[in-house]
Amino acid sequence: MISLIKNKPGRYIIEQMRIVLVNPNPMKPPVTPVSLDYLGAACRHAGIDVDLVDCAVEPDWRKKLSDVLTEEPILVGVTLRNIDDSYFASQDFSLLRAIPVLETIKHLTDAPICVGGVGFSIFPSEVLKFCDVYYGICGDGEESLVKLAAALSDNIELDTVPGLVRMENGNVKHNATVPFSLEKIDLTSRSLIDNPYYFKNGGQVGFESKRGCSLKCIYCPEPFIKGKNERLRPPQHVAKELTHLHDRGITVFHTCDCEFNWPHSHAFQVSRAIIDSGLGNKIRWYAYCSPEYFSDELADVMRRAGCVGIDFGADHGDNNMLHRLGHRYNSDDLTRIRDICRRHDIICMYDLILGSPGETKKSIETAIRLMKKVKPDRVGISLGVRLYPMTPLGRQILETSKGTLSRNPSLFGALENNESFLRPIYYCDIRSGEDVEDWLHSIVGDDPRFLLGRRTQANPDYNYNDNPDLTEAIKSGHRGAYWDILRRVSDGIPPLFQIKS
Ligand code: B12
Repeated sequence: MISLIKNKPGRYIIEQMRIVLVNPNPMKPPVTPVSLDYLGAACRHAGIDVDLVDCAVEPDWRKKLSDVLTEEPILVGVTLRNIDDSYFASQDFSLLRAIPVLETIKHLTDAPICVGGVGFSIFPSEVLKFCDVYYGICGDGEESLVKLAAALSDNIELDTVPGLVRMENGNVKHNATVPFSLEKIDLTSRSLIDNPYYFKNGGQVGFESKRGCSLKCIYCPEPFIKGKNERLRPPQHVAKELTHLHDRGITVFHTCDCEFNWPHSHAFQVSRAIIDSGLGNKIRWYAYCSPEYFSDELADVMRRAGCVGIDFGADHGDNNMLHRLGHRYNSDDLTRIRDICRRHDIICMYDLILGSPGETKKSIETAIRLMKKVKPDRVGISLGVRLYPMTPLGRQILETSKGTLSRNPSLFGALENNESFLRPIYYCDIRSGEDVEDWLHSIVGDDPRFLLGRRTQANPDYNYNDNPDLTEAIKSGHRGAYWDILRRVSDGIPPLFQIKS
């Protein structure tokens, strides 16, 4: 995209427009900033040049920033994926770790900074103020980033930029978001970020088959940030994207959809497109799925497309708690889907969220007993629910706490001046008992299937935020979903593929 840039008062020069995109995520193992590949594709499609500074990859990100910012771009886009690690045992406020990167950019250039990303989209006003930047984009970034760049260069009214959040005279102004149709631009090239680096050091590479979620889980921010209706990518685009990545030597993937199997028909079509592209025997992938919409037929086609592992958002094993959490499935479904996975040679993990309102030791015991009976390959336990203000659960807690978070004995984490919930805050129902953490560890026992942390232990266990065991395992050749890598290391199973280093 060519734009008129003011050179001297009254004089303009024609310049090729350029954006610098930055990933400040320092967590190890490094996780693919898929967003920047898609944003890069959208910018290039619009004729805008893009430079990347990926702080997770660069040996000296300060130098790289200084090199690419020698000349002023039209804007610097920074992706903010994680506000915190959503892990009760560590409660890391990860946003703080992006601040040195943002400060360095401010020091090096006068170009405007625009932040975006799923973390930002959950807390737009708060993050804008916390990071002291003027612009942010809520929700999908592809069209908005291009429109913002064009608006800034040609002095067009900023109200035309969908999802733009901006500081104006000390107030935050929000434009409405307009969900982007995923078939509009070909996002399949995946050529901005160093995906082979992420495969080698992060163990897998992410891909999306859709955006948005129409499920109604009471604690989840997904429908509010990605949209309440699913927007589907053409299945052939997904297969084409995986082919491009496979051509660069990447063989193991993880879906970035909240639930791959919903809508069921789309999951079928995507899996069939992967089979038709000839990748089914060449790649391996893992998916997040819901227990509700999982069938033998789908497991069959997913397995033939290369899916080897599923992380089910089971959430609980007690029927009353499943109902309270907003689910329509029950404990029988959890038994049923385990059997389906066994029949199709797909390993599975069940993720549990314990401690939400109504939890008691009895309901926790029911869930653990069911897990021990059903025997998923792994059970990931989050004790304590991360609260988000726009969710039904978050709203309920805000209404009942009435400005006195610290007086609610079921709340943990940052309770002072944190009504926005920006800093890590968790609900763990007091009715489950003050000793619930130790008690839970005692009923789980030394069963290696269970992954769970403890606030009093430094061992990160199920936390993928700076997990040295995981980083070491990937270095030694393991690839795959992190729970499967941890399983393989703990059970002495060789890596998924023997990878030549
Ligand atoms: C898949 C996934 C994983 C996989 C990643 C696999 C892989 N190889 O990619 C795994 C399992 C490894 C994982 C790990 C973790 N995850 Co995770 N993960 C996700 C998930 C489902 C998708 C992320 C993704 O890549 N999406 C696809 C891209 C394209 O979407 P996007 O990043 O949102 O980008 C779009 C827009 O946001 C915007 N945008 C993005 N950046 C920018 C920048 C600019 C300038 C602009 C304009 C726009 C823009 O445009 C993009 C395209 O439209 C999200 C939830 C979600 N639906 O996003 C959680 C999520 C990001 N994870 C989360 C967490 C907490 C973690 C962990 C910290 C958990 C832990 N304690 O171990 C780790 C951190 C790992 C790390 N090193 O960063 C939380 C973060 C919440 C928070 N409070 O901060 C989320 C939101 C889930 C949740 N609801 O709790 N995760």
